[in-house]
Amino acid sequence: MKNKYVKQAYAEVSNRNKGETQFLNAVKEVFESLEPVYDAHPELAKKKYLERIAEPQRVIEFKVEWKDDNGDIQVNRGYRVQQNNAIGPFKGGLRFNQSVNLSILKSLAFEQTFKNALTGCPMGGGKGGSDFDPHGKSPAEIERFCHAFMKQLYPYIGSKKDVPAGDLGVGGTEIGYLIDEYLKHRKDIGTLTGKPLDKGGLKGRTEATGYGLCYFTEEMLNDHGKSFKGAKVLISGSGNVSTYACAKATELGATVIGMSDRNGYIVDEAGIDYKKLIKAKEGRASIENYLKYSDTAKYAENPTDLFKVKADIVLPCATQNEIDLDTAKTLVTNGVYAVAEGANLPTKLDAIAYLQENKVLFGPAKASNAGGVGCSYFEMCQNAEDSKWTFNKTDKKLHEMMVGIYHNVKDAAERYGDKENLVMGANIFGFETVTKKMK
Ligand code: NDP
Ligand code: 2IT
Repeated sequence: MKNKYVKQAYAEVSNRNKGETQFLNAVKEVFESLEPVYDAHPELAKKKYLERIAEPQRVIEFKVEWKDDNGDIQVNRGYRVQQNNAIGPFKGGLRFNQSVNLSILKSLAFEQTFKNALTGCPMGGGKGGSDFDPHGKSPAEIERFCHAFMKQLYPYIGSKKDVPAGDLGVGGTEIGYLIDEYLKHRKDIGTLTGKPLDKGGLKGRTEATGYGLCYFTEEMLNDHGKSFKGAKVLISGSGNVSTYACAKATELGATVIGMSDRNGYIVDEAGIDYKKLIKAKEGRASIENYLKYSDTAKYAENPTDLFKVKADIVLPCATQNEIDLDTAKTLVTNGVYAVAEGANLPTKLDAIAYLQENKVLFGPAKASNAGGVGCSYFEMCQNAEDSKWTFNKTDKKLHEMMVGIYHNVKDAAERYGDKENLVMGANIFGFETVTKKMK
């Protein structure tokens, strides 16, 4: 960092959050991108936006006690990070995964603040979750855990205050249990999004993040004389985001040749069929199950090897830190010309820099996966109006939103002299939107 104020603000934030590597990396990326803004507008320094935006408004940490199928008591930890509500209620997903800790959730809540601003909808940033791991738990155990979790969280959330949704390990089923418990305490259906359709959910929210990622990527590709049509695509993960990214990329003319899960990956040069994938992954089964549905697919262990398969476009849609510098080098050697993030923080900072130096088109998560939370806002509107949106209405508005985000982000990057740097553009546009409303 070269700008005196930005450097000083980062030193203060790192001092206050010692050892929180994941969080500090997310902050560093954003602060570095904002240096051109502070070089051009040194008068902004006195408002101390950087120190203020990096500090969560509130962090709630709680104990979750629940009973497993043997009747034994289990203890987990729950969190909600309420990062920033300058432009609307805190908003962001809940993650259930054994990797969950405060540093990860703070990094995600910080990211979410900028992402939500990019959607153009009035939503602040937040994130939450638990170190509860749904893998290996029975459906009844997951249901009991969700109820116990919400019993602790409900006093702190509400449709005008803080609106959680799903994330890693939390899909429609879990959100269904969570809203059931919430409604026992408060009659406010708009408090959670990503709900099942029979519980106030929005048609199209399930598909939104993956579809939105492809709409954004297609716009980025078209802007550079390319498209999904005829391209070979790798998508990491095989959950909510990955599955619907596979569906839309295929619809746009691509062949999705590889996908993964926590334990391994599949390659099918004939193209992966998302409907068969959904069947194969039922009950959180291994992606190896896909072989039952295809004569041409092959399975191997070690999911990161997926990125060694030769392809044109890569969509990391599983989790954080999937693409490190070595992987980025492999992608460049293999001729990959576009990487767009469906997951949050899947690409390490040095890997992003390497891809950009090598002219790989790069769509940063804040912009490229914002369609999920964008449609969550549509669900909030649907609940507030007490109406039912059609799938086509949601999908059309999602497409418009993602095309709009691409151009806003690109324009912001161009204003500061680096038009291909969408990482910088997303951070600057998000920062401008949030700080306009910060008192
Ligand atoms: P899911 O839980 O539905 O799916 C996650 C998938 O990633 C699973 O297939 C899981 O494997 C796989 N996975 C986990 N760790 C690894 C790993 N190390 N290597 C390969 N695969 C792995 O989560 P979502 O699809 O909802 O979320 C995925 C990402 O997208 C997260 O980063 C999330 O924050 C982000 N995101 C989600 C949004 C949403 O609306 N849901 C919106 C925007 C971003 P397995 O099946 O074995 O568990
Ligand atoms: O990372 C994300 O944007 C999400 N998990 C979706 C959040 C939301 O509130 O819909």
